[in-house]
Amino acid sequence: MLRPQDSSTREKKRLDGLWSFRLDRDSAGRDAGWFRGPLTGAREMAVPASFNDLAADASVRDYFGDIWYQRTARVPKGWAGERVVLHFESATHRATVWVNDTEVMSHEGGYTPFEADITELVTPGEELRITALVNNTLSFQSIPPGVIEQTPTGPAQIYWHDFFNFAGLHRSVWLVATPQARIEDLTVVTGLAAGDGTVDYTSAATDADGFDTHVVLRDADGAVVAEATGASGRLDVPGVRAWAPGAAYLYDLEVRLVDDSGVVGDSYHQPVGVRTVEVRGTQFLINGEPFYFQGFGMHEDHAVIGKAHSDAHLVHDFELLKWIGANSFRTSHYPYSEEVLDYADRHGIVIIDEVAAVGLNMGLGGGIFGGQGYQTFSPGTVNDATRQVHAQAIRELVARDKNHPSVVLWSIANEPESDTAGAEDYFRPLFDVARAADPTRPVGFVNVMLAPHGKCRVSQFADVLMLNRYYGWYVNTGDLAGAEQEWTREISAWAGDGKPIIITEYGADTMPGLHSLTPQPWSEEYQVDYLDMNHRVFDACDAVVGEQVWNFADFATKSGIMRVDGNKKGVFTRDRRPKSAAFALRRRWRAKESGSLN
Ligand code: BDP
Repeated sequence: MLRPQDSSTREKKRLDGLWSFRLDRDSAGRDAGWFRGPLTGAREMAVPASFNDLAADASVRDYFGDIWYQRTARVPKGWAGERVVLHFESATHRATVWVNDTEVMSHEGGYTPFEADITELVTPGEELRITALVNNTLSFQSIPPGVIEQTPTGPAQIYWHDFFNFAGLHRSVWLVATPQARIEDLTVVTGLAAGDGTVDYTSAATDADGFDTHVVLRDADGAVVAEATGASGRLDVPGVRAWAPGAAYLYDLEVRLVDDSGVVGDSYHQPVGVRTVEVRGTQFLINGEPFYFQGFGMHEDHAVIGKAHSDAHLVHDFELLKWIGANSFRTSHYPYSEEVLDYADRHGIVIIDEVAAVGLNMGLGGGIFGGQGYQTFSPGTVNDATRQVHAQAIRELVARDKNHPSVVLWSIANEPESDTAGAEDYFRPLFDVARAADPTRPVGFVNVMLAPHGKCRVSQFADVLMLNRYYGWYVNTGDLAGAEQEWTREISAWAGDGKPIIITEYGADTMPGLHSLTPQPWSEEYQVDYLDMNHRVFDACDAVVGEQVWNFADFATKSGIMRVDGNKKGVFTRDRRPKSAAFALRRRWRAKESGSLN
């Protein structure tokens, strides 16, 4: 699937705005055919937005189940003769969609796109009715997982991840026009050697008999630097300008379907950053140079809009990353909006791209986030069916993000149970799925503190070790000296594995404005001291190739005794004001050469 775009042969129309919206507490709408006409009893709802915080109503905020969205739109009259597609960038966590009375598609997974050809159902110049039945219930067979428990006051949604289950239509919905003879997919893989670059491309076309594929690579000034014909091939770029962290440079690859008389049937543009990624021993190399990740685990999370994409927040968050000297982040704990990845491509920020497989650890959840008594991997909990959903989520992430130069590493799960035979069996094939989908990038998963070196049975499959550690917070609380000793001991053991180590989480909850002369947890001073202690540990270990603080900003979680108005481990508050740690990190990161963004 290609991202919607405007080109000389394609057009797109954004369907954001106010949609009709109705919660369906009894799941009655499908049988009653709510898609067959205007939604009755509906309220208005913004798209894109998480629906949860828009109503001043707890029963809306905490709702799980069926959710109906509907709007009408007009197919541009100029689209006569075109193929018309309805494209959702995401629907969290699943959706079924109707156009007028006809069901056109269903999709599982809350953070990747899906689309349907609706040409036969619509007439250019006329209106269509789009109805989406979104569902945000988590089960043992969803990624991320959850379960419904019966309580004295009714069913409750339990889940094991530490962020609020925001849901709805978080990203744009599009009507798209493409030619019937069309480019359907495109993969680019780039290489660098002695100052010259290569761009290997593979394209797929549909209904394209009589068309040849022509590709043109242009530099940022629009000058043609290479051309080729054929559905796949290699473009040589002598004297290439590489894409590098902090120094983004993008070429434009145009793929065209051209018929015998030279008429262009379809044209698709793909930005291309020429760069290489390689793991060598304990080093992580970008363009053959050792790269040190400095940045954050983040969240798509803002007041009111929840997990919705917003360009204004995107620009501001990247400005803060630049201000603080970050060069990278992880899309913890799900695929982010494609706008975020495009922006990172253009601004030279490096991304660890994560699947929404978070909370596959009922032991951890039982201990910290509530919900006891489940075995993570078992026929009745996370099982083979879950693994198929997880595999599909990996494939869809790679399919969506494979051409982004900013993406250098796949994370196929965050903090799953990884110290059991069940975990080993569950994950082994998933690493194969990731490597089959993308043989060019390293693959890893994020290891939890409960599965330390010597106990973890999944890290053997990973190219890079990603560790989340909370010495000085969840353990050795308030005792930074003891934390430093234990952390140093554990990290040295991991270093012995001979793989690069990225510390993908370390952090301390901090109440902005709480100050303390002595190092008291929750104070701004403690967060600074905690980070300093961690940095001493990292700086003493050659195998550590990255530090990503948890978290960039405070974020919403479900309520509970562990959280005060959400998770407060942000270096910025939820409304993006700096805590003291922001200035401390800025001093450290900006002192490092690789810290500047363009
Ligand atoms: C880890 C998780 C992350 C949590 C964090 C925390 O990966 O999602 O928010 O710890 O406890 O367990 O703050």
